[in-house]
Amino acid sequence: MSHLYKSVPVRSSEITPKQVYLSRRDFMKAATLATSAALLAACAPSVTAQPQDAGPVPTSNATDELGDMVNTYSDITTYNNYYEFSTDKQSVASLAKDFKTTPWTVEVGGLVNKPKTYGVEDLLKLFPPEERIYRLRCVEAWSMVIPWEGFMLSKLLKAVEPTSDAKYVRFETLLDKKQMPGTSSPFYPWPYQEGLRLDEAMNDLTILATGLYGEDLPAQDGGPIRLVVPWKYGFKSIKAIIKIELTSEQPATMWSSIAPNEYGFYANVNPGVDHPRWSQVSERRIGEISRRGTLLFNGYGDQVAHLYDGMDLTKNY
Ligand SMILES: Nc1nc2c(c(=O)[nH]1)N[C@H]1C(S)=C(S)[C@@H](COP(=O)(O)O)O[C@H]1N2
Ligand SMILES: [Mo]
Repeated sequence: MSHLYKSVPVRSSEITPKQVYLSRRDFMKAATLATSAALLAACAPSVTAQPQDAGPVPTSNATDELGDMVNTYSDITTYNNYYEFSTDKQSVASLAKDFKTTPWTVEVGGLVNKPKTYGVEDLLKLFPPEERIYRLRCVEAWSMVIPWEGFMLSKLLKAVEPTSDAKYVRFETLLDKKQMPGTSSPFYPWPYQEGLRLDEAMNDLTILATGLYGEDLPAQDGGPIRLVVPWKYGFKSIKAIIKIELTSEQPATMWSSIAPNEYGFYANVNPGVDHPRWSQVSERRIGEISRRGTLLFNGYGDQVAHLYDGMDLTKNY
């Protein structure tokens, strides 16, 4: 997909391009069924030794617009906040390994003229994804640079035609207790839900992401489809979306219902407003040793500061 990404093998046995590798896996299945010694001999023995989904690991030398390198594929896919699976970031990937991302539909409704339920494959056809390299700043004060693929949420919202009463957009994550072990915890008011003001949702920076590093969005990163709002703390960027609803009232959000004094509706990245339990002045970029200063609006002020003209960002945090 993206010319910026090369598949560089980490092991010599992974040199095979992904398509060839996958067809070889299919071939292996066929070969096993056929139980033909000749066929099996024709397969490279190394293939049989590979773990199920060991494909080439994508790498990239791309940077964000500030010149910072994108994080590695491994950083982005093994250090995840996704409470439906686990509160332990490093356990999410393995717990989400078999999460079923197809078929998948997103219901778009509420205060719109043309409500519609879209299959993800329809969305990809209607709104071909483009690459967006964004910083992600978690409210816990770590950050990454992530090469997403996605499309502007505004395109989808325009297609359903919000009515003049629509002022907010509400998002909801799938709640499937069978697939998501973390959702048996009664502490959290599942399903995960989030919200944006309509003008925030319509901003050009706001995307629905469907890919990462030129590949399908992995389950642990919110696949098959998640929101990315790069100037807000990471918890606004809700994963595995099944429902988008236009509303007249500000929607409830998971984190602001759990701890309204700690997590506001706006949640704009702001080094000038501390979390009640820690400072937001600096952050730990995953992969770096020393901390770096946190930027107002996560460095996207030119594109979004105008949305908050006249608002006191220390009160509306
Ligand atoms: N449904 C859902 N979406 C979620 C979360 C979650 O627990 N559940 N965690 C959020 C938080 S706190 C962050 S920092 C980002 C992390 O995204 P990543 O794991 O792809 O880096 O996802 C956000 N979206
Ligand atoms: Mo986060």
